Amino acid sequence: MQEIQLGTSEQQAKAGSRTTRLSEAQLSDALSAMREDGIVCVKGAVATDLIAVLNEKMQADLDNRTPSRKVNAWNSLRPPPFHPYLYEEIVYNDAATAICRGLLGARATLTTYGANTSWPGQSEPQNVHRDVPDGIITEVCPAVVLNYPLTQFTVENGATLVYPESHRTSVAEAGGTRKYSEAMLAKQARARQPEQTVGIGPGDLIVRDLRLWHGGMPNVSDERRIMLALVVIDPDYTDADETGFKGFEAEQGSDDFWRNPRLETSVEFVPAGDRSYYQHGHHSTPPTALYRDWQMRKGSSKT
Ligand SMILES: O=C(O)CCC(=O)C(=O)O
Repeated sequence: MQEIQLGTSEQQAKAGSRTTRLSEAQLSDALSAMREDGIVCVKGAVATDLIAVLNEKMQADLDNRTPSRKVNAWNSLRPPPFHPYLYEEIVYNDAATAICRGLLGARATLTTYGANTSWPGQSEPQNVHRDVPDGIITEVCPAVVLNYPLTQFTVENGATLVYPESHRTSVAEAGGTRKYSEAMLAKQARARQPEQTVGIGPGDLIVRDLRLWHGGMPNVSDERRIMLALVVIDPDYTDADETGFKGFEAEQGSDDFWRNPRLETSVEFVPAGDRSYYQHGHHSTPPTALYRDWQMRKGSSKT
């Protein structure tokens, strides 16, 4: 996985400020990596103190409420979509938004604000999968996920296994399931060796093409390892690989935050109330305009 360094902490301290923008050359490298490998890591993209605040809050949420892990053992609760936990530096991160717009176009739209957790005691690896299950392979990227690790990723806590270049491999053989045969996995590994996202940590950003094969690994540590997962789509993409991630809930009162010239957002605002609306493991599917349009095109409507 190609890593792009935004500036070491020593360099930043010397300059008296943090560098948050990719240079033109770095952006070009990041976009090439996305096209060729389907994944890129930007080191030092976010101030670590913000990540620490979110980790503390999200770990506390998980202490209070455990999401069902029946369907997906890597389920997490969503990050709190209300102030004071909303950070422009994360949601509208300079490096992330530049890469998204370069790859997906000026209408790149944030459609999930979620997370995954690798849980201690998880002894089996996750089925290797894509986040868009099936469909054709084209040169055009339909969507990406922005992963922000909240803690250091290690072999012990189950750093994600990724298959660089697999975003260009058809999985039609798997028939829309997460069951890739040993033969499929071996063939892909021969084309390009899979690797674990070990060595990334708080402050880093991974951008991954939603078609890239990946899976969580066993967690033999005693810690919950959380990563934020923000899906950004090209809303005009309607080929077979179109994603069903079409929007998420955020709290009334945070409306201004979700309007930003760098990235469109697909948000349904909900009253604050008991705030249980965000403490779910599964992806939300509120009836946003993008969701309704998708349902209409599929010829069915949300019940
Ligand atoms: O957290 C991880 O390592 C991967 C989780 C994942 O890919 C998923 O739940 O779909």
